[in-house]
Amino acid sequence: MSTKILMKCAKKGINLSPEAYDLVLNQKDPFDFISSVIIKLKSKDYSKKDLISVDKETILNIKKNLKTSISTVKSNEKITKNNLKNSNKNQNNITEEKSKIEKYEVEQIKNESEEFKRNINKSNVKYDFKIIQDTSKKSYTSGEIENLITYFQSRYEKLSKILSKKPELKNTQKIVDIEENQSMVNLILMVKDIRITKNGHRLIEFEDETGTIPILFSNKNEKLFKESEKLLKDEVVGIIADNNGDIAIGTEIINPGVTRIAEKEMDFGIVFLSDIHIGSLTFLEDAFNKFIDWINCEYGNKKQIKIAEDVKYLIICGDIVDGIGVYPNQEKELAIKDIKAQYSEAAKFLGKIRSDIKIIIAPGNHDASRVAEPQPALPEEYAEDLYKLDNVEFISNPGVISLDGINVLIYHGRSFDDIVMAVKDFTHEKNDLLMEELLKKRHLAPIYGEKTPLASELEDYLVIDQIPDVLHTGHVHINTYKKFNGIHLINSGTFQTQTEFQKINNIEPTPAEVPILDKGKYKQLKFI
Ligand code: D5M
Ligand code: FE
Ligand code: ZN
Repeated sequence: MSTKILMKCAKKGINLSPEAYDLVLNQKDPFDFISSVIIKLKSKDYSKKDLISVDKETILNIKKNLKTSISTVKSNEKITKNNLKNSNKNQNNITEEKSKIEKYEVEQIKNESEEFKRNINKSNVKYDFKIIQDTSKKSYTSGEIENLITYFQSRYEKLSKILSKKPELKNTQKIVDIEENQSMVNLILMVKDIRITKNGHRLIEFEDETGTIPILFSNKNEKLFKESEKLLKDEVVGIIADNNGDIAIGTEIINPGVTRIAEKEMDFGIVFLSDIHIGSLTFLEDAFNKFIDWINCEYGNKKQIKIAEDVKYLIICGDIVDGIGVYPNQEKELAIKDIKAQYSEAAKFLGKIRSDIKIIIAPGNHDASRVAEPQPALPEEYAEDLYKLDNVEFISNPGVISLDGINVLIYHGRSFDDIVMAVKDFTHEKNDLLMEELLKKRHLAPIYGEKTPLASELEDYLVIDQIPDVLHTGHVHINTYKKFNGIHLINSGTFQTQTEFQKINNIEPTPAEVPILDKGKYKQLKFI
């Protein structure tokens, strides 16, 4: 036991003083205790590069904190709810649904009960698992300019079809058909260019397949001007404009939007993960092991284990490993410097999960798939060991699956970075609002040619053709949940602490918080 503890500390760059070491050995479960100490230290004050000297005082302090966090699980429910309420005060859209979120810290109880066994007889479980959209095998692009034209035509046509069903857009016309003396125009357009005039109005150049038209959004019309702030380059919208003067003045912006969907019955649970970043030094291995113990019904209090028992599906929405050469100097932050070995390690973790849970994996920008979206499923040549697990399914990013009739749209979320850059009111933290916006625009990555590389396929697979029951995203490493028009919008956070890159960009992750849709109800469990 004692060498195991010292090895673990050494691996994480932690140096225990002799008194601190004695104190650790005196704990009930020294190994479990030191794991919690390491997580506390690594997730807070220190970067992974720091060598940390730990004395008796530090251990005593951490111990005190740990105690309070364990003994207050019950009241914690209240605290997290209050916190949520407070943080909601800053948000414009406070949804009632949000204040009802159940959040728990997973209680550190090992489940000794034999009632529920791992790897229960798999043949008893009936899965109704369908892949609705997987673009892995549909990539025809050769990178030619004609492809780009076809790609944008496809985007325009698909979104036009949705838009033209709206009552306001029943009688649209093409730019080329606008008469000189026509006082009002009603068009379906793609945003070509956005500028601010010297008087602070927004001047947008739009296009359709017949031509281009500049339309001004005056800052005197505050409400519409605010709406026009959210217009993104290359998105497709309906526009009604007043055409009386020298230039058309916008009077209405119409998004494709989503209609409210009816809630479906669900008698099972879906767990959502993303951005595990296995292979990174900042991957929270201990917390992830606790998660695996929980999902195997071996960790947590009774109520928490009941949630685990319900789980039938687990979706991983990209960045399962940290990858190699994703950003400059990444190798300094890697614990495993070989991509295949990273996937082997991932397979070791996922292989411990009860085999009666179906695991669905989509790639993210750190994975070994083509980076341009739509990203094909993880290639078997790199993720060989994952392909050996027979309860794992692979899908593209984006991808659509049906789990016993619940349709889940999976999208890693890289386009969030571009949208946050383009619109001043949008932030990574409130990415639930970004998901809502993507649904309104019915497109997962509207902006072409910024940080999100889009492959100019013959068809635009990033258009949201069908309204899903769940939109599952990741990438930003910050958990959010919102119910919008009956659709569950879930960002599943991360299992990685703050990286150097995120420190520079002021991104505070929310690691080791796992969302679950348990029989239709959103719950969140915390493993740190
Ligand atoms: O992304 C991890 C986090 O870093 C996530 O919050 C987005 C942010 N991020 C990543 N790339 C960029 C760029 N290029 N600009 C701004 N913010 C970014 P991950 O994909 O795990 O590295
Ligand atoms: Fe990530
Ligand atoms: Zn990512």
